[in-house]
Amino acid sequence: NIPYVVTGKSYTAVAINCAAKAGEWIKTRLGQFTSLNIKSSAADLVTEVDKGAEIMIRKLIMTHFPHHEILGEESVDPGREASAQALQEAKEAEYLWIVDPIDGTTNFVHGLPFFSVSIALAHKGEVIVGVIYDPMRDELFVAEKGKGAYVHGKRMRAAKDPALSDSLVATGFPTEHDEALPNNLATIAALAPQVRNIRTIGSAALSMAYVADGRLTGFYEWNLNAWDMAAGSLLITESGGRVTDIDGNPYHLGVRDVAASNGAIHESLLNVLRDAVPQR
Ligand code: 2AM
Ligand code: CA
Ligand code: CA
Ligand code: CA
Repeated sequence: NIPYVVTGKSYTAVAINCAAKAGEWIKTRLGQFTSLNIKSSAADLVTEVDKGAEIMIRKLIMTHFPHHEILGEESVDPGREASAQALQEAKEAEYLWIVDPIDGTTNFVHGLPFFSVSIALAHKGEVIVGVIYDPMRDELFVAEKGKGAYVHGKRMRAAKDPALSDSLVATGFPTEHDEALPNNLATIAALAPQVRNIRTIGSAALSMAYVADGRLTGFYEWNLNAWDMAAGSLLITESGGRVTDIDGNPYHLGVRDVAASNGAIHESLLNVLRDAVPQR
């Protein structure tokens, strides 16, 4: 009895079915996983549920579209520059599926009910379908290029908040404690006095879905990978929001440092972020 499973084998239908099936299974494994492994550091976690969900999604995609390429987080060696690979694969592949089986693994491991399945399809490097599914709240966010973005079948619109002072902005902390990465504490210190408040949800994909639906005004995070953002980027642009790198260039699969917003606050947000982040 899986919600949202749709018939047909359009790209969007397959993306929805993958996310819904994987999400339902992930939910049953909350607090039940048996194997917790660390990847690059003690903060970088993976369970057999992440891996199992990715395999489930891969199988379903391959059944319908055997000639498409698939980039999934758990099939990339830890620490590898994932977006460089994503870009390369996107250039070579006509159709590339970009899969994050559990976005928010740390929350999943701790039993905090904020995580999501994120699935995007890129055609020649451009995201054309984006699906994010939150199994705990049974919320399905779907976008198709040029056709809008929907949650519960209802059209989403980014927040109307006109200024930073009206804005609720989310961010996230990288799992690597790497001196070379920009220090988000400095950015938060600069941003906090200017916005209504700051949140950290622990799932970049879910945070982006919330920007698309106007629950959050904006979101930024450093050093993310294509699978964290690809689906969310389309949700937001199809909801009238804006997604860029820190220099204001439109989102593409190689972006690592992302700023996303309702559009209205975007330039003000970028100005604060740029001032607070040293040149990389
Ligand atoms: P994950 O749960 O799929 O690993 C939390 O701030 C966000 O950062 C999550 O979306 C998380 O995705 C992602 N993330 C995980 N490991 C990361 C890393 N090493 N660097 C940057 N972001 C990471
Ligand atoms: Ca991970
Ligand atoms: Ca992720
Ligand atoms: Ca993940």
